[in-house]
Amino acid sequence: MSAAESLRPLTMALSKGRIFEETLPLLEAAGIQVSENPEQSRKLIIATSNPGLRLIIVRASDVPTYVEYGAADLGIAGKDVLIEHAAQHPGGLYQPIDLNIARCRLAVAVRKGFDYEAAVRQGARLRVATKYTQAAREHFAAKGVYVDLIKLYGSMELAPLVGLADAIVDLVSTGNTLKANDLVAVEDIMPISSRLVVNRAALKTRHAQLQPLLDAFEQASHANVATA
Ligand code: PRT
Ligand code: MG
Repeated sequence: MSAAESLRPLTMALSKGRIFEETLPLLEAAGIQVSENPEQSRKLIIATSNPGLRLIIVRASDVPTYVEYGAADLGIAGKDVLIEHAAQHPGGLYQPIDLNIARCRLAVAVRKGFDYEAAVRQGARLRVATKYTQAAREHFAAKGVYVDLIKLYGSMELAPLVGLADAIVDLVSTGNTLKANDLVAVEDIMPISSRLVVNRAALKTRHAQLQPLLDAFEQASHANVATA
């Protein structure tokens, strides 16, 4: 490693919103304060109290891309995002730690009154709208249910209400969004939480800088399990 390389701060990719907010306490547990709030400052590169670490703010689904290409050395992304990314880039990222933050579940939901069990039993082809096509494909294949997957980028809850789909596969946290749209969860697919991901080359070339941070995150994530 060159001297310049070892002086460059580590870059960590995060998304605004719940992941940023739930990462702050983990950084604080590692003795790191963040210089500003991206919601207010609109800055995309944020310094921290540790000169060896800076943050970049990207879309949640772009975090794996920044880390895989080495534009960020590490990042934090939901398991939902990582499954979809891995379908295109298998094995591209090292995922050492489940941080147990931004927790929710991936579930199948339908309109209230739609008989999901009967539709599945009858072997009718279900139309399923989702942003999570890889996770949905694997889930229904394992059940032996034929589905037509319709890719959406947001507001999945609308699809069954306007006849675009029979069911959706979406993340559910409180369940309030489903309820507000007269939908019900009929099947849980998997629990979701956010994970630390690390660039594979950085893991070797910047090991001395990364390891203390990984250790601190590991410790703090145990505290999260304890309070979950
Ligand atoms: O918002 P944007 O399009 O930029 O991207 P994003 O939605 O992927 O980002 P963000 O910040 O909303 O979510 C980041 C990560 O948080 C996701 O990848 C998940 O791993 C995790 N997470 C945890 C959630 C939720 N809980 C969650 N409830 N992500 C999204 N939701 C949405 C869900 O899709 C649904 O529309 O919230 C709605 C349901 O919430 P409840 O509480 O009404 O059930
Ligand atoms: Mg969102």
